[in-house]
This record gives sequence, C-alpha cells and structure tokens, in this order.
Amino acid sequence: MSRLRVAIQKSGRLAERSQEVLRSCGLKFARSKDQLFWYGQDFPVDLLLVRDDDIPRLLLDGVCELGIVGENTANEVMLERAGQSQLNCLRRLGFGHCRLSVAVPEDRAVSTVEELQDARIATSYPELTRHLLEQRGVRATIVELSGSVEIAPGLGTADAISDLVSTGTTLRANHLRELDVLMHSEAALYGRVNGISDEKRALLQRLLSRLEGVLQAAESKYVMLHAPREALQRITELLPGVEHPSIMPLEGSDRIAVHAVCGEAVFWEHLEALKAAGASAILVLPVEKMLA
Ligand code: PRT
Ligand code: ZN
Repeated sequence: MSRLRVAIQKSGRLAERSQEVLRSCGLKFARSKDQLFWYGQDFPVDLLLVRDDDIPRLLLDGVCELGIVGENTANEVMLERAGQSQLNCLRRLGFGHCRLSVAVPEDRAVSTVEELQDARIATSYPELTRHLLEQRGVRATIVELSGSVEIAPGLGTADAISDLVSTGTTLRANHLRELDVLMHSEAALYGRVNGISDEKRALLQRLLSRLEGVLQAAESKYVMLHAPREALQRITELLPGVEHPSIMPLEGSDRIAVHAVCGEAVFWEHLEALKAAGASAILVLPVEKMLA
C-alpha cells in the first residue's frame, strides 16, 4: 500500500506548529530512536524531520511528496532552480508569519529601496532578494551570508541588509531601520503534484480535505440565538460569513431559534449589533472539526 512522506522542520520556529497541524488532521506517529523518521500509525503518512532549508529540495528531488516550510524558503529554492519542475503551494497554514525587509543603518539618509541602486546588500536569501529588487528596478550587489546578516553594515561589509523580520527587535538592537518590505511570508504546505501515483494522489486529497476542515474550523464559530421571525433577514446579514442559517420554531412563541456556522471571526461588536436587532440568548461556540 502507498504511503506519503511529509518533511517538516526538526527543531526551530516552525517545528511545533507543523506537528500540531498534522496531529489535528488525525495523524499519529511512532517516533523512531534517531528521531528523524516518524512512522504514521493510523493513516499511511510518515514524517521526515529535517532542517527547514532542506525541505524544498527533498520535495523537488522526489524524496517526499509533501513539506511544510516558510514561503520565503520555498521561493528562494524555486528561484535557484528556475526553469526546472516547481513546487505547488497547496495551502497557507496561518503561522510562521514574517516579512523579508530591506533595512539600513539608522543614520543613513535614504527613504526608499529605489535609492539603493548598486548598493551592497547582505542577505541569506540571495535569489529572492535579487529577484524582488529587480522587480522594482533596483540592481544591487548581493553579499550572501548564512547568518548574522544584521551585523554586516556595522562591519562595513554591506550598505544594507535584506532579512526576515517579525517584531523588529533584532533590527533595533543593531541600530538598523526597516526601509521597506520586499515580501510577506508564512508557513505553507507544499507538494509535488505531478509524477505521483493515483493512489498517492488520492491519499493527498484526503489529507488536504481534512486539513481544510481543521483550518476552517479554527476560523469558524457556531452561533445560536433567538430572534423575532420578522428580524430574520437583518439577523442573517449581521452574522459574519453566513448565508443560510438553520431556522427552528420555538414552542408557544412567535420567536425563532437561529443556528449558523460563522466562517469569519465573531467579535463583541457583532453580538451587540445582533442584540440591537432583537436577538436574545446569543451563544457562540468553538467548532472542532468540519468536513464540507
Ligand atoms: O535549523 P533550521 O535550519 O531548521 O532552522 P533555521 O534557524 O534556519 O530557521 P528558523 O527556525 O529560525 O526559521 C524557520 C522559518 O520561520 C523561517 O524560514 C521563516 O519562514 C519563519 N520565521 C518567522 C522566521 C522569523 N519569523 C524570524 N523572526 N525566521 C527567522 N526569524 C529571525 C530573523 O532572521 C531575524 O534574525 O528572527 C530575527 C528577527 O526577529 P525579530 O522578532 O527580532 O524581528
Ligand atoms: Zn534553516
């Protein structure tokens, strides 16, 4: 029987959430002693635990069918291998958010990246940085570094940097100023869709549909309330992400019960507006699983 292999980061910023998202799809794993290969117990999907930078190449080389990695890393490798077969981004996963930004020393008098024509830019993302700068008409000399990019301007080896930023603390600590964002990134599930057997493709579809359910459920809320029958249209409009709620009559009353799955976040403001439209007994419940 066919099995799928998913590569995830062994340790680091994406490791825990990657395991979590697969577990929430009902996958369970028996950990091996070397910790690099986890066998899937109830569902024929195994895990490969590796460095995040290796994930796109493992996919492209056919070692695994799926991988969870930052869009920044996937795009860097795809640009390296431009013209060859590429990866499919199957689903963004909603964690590992960051941005690839250009930063300059605080005291440097520039206000746009366009002013960095022919400057030396240090980065761990040479292809991505070159590509995104070229799109904006900026030709730069890329100084490739594998880490500690933020110290390059201080050492005099670069005029600016292009690096991942989340809170901005690292930039501030190194007296750098964020000039502009080149791209936003988050963790995503990538896959090799071509050149896999029909059996593997069917497994992949099953896993994707579970994943879609988990991610949609995480964003959804089940809302129950009572309302005057004549307010139904207004109430439906006020429920975020709802088109067709379920309606039930209430015994001995001219009011109705309305149940709906809200596909978007439900805030206090929504509840207050519902109440003002005549709703009462409003309950908001989390949704655990969903299958469309
Ligand atoms: O060992 P391995 O190679 O697997 O891990 P790694 O050290 O290369 O990667 P890791 O775990 O640091 O990051 C994995 C992925 O997390 C990245 O490819 C991004 O997709 C994502 N991510 C999200 C980040 C950040 N946020 C982030 N802030 N990756 C790195 N950083 C670094 C950044 O490079 C800078 O040094 O954090 C510093 C800036 O953070 P702030 O909060 O000070 O702005
Ligand atoms: Zn890495």
